Amino acid sequence: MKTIALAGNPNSGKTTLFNALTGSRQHTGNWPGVTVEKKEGRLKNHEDILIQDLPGIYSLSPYTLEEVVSRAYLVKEQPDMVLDIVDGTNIERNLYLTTQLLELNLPVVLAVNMADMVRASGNTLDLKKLSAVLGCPVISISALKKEGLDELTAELAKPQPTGHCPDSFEPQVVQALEEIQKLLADKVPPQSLYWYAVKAFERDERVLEELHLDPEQTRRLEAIVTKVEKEYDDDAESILTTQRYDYIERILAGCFTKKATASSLSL
Ligand code: GDP
Ligand code: K
Ligand code: MG
Repeated sequence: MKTIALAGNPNSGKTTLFNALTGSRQHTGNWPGVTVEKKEGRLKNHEDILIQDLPGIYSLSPYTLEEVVSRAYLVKEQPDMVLDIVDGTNIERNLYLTTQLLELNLPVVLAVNMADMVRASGNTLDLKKLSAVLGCPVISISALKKEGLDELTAELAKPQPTGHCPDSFEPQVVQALEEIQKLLADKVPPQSLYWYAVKAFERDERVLEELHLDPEQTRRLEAIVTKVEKEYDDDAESILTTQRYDYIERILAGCFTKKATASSLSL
């Protein structure tokens, strides 16, 4: 059985897509210990592929119950693939989660939803370029109008390579993350090492608790993080947030074109 985790922002069309991909063959329950709905279903025409719907989230921080549930599933259960659905009419904001999903080192397929509305807006997104930059398949779909779902299903059924970590961070941060990965190398599963390093850099409390660092390791981690914080005169979490958004802006500058408006044409 191959398991695909469906992840995306609230209102990106996750439920509509889940229903379209699985039809009526769904199982609904709750995530263990919490009253957050858990739904899973078989991919149509692919009995051997299970789609696991995750709670809608904006990031992989541990601040809401939904974020805790979704990231625990992604990191601990290690699904075979992540189907990331983004709202194509709000791509910049939605890619914030995508950059974090790519850090999990799992194969990712990106579905850019609301193709009908994107078309109507006159804006264009170069899917090939986006796919090349992110290193994962990018499929334009409309979950509501059932467009692009055959192509999406074909990508989900294929084996996909593990996504490459996005180039979100500036050299100082990249170097700090490399040092943290060395520090954590024998503490976490190798495929999740990069993700844990990012979370340790952010001083994510849940991750730090789980890592059980000894005092010397804690001191070394703090030294690595504090050095970068001094360089940027900012706290670690904000440094990563800012650099993720800068990265998304750079990506979109190369592949997103806003419809020319009357005022821009007259210039
Ligand atoms: P969720 O919160 O991510 O589960 O999102 P839903 O599936 O509930 O969808 C949110 C809203 O977007 C609903 O009103 C859907 O009908 C609508 N929606 C979903 N997919 C599409 C689409 O491809 N095109 C359009 N126009 N609306 C969509
Ligand atoms: K909703
Ligand atoms: Mg929903």
